[in-house]
Amino acid sequence: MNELPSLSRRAFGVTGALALGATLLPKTSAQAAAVLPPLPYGFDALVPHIDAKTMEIHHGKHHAGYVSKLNTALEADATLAGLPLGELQSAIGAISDTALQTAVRNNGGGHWNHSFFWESLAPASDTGAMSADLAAAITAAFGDADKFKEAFGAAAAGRFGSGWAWLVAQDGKLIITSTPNQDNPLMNGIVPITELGTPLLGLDVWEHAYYLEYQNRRPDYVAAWWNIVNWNKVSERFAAI
Ligand code: MN3
Repeated sequence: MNELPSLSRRAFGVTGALALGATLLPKTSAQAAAVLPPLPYGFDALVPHIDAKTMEIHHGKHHAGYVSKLNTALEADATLAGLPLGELQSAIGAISDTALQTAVRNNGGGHWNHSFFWESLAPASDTGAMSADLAAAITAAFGDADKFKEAFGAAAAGRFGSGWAWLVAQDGKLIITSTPNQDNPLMNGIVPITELGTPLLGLDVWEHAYYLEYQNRRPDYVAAWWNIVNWNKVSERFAAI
């Protein structure tokens, strides 16, 4: 029995007082566990650009799995568990326990990234268009909308293995980045400082996002994906910076 507190401290990577306090906190004092958000449209809403089976598995298995594993990981740390999901992203770099950090990075990142991704998409008939302000910022940063799409597509195609491509607002300008695995531009201390910022648009280039329909043809998936980018939402995010 005497071993338990020290095991907890080692496993959780937090101070003894915090670890002990965390284990004694009643469950009602903790924030609600992470929850899988419903898709804002049906599984078949993005056809023919993303097929219904891919959406069903991607949301119901992959995203749900990140949520479940995140909740398991956060049982070890009530302070982290109390953070809103967005704030958790920027706190990941400071987690001292490497196993906990990896679990929260992969699964907390996965949860944030996919929640963001679903909202970044809309049925092709309902995507709206870039706001005038967003279009002007994209032209200023990349030359024009076509050159932006070309550069973004190159970032998506060039991400070796699994990861994401991002349009990011950073210090009053727009940049394109890509991250491995489930990292994202909010992860201070994880992502290079030159790639940190506020994500406006993210593209999942893990094979699970496109393999059923596109197999190894990631560029075809990216080309089709532009038809379902929710420009109303991206413009809204840009206006909120
Ligand atoms: Mn995914």
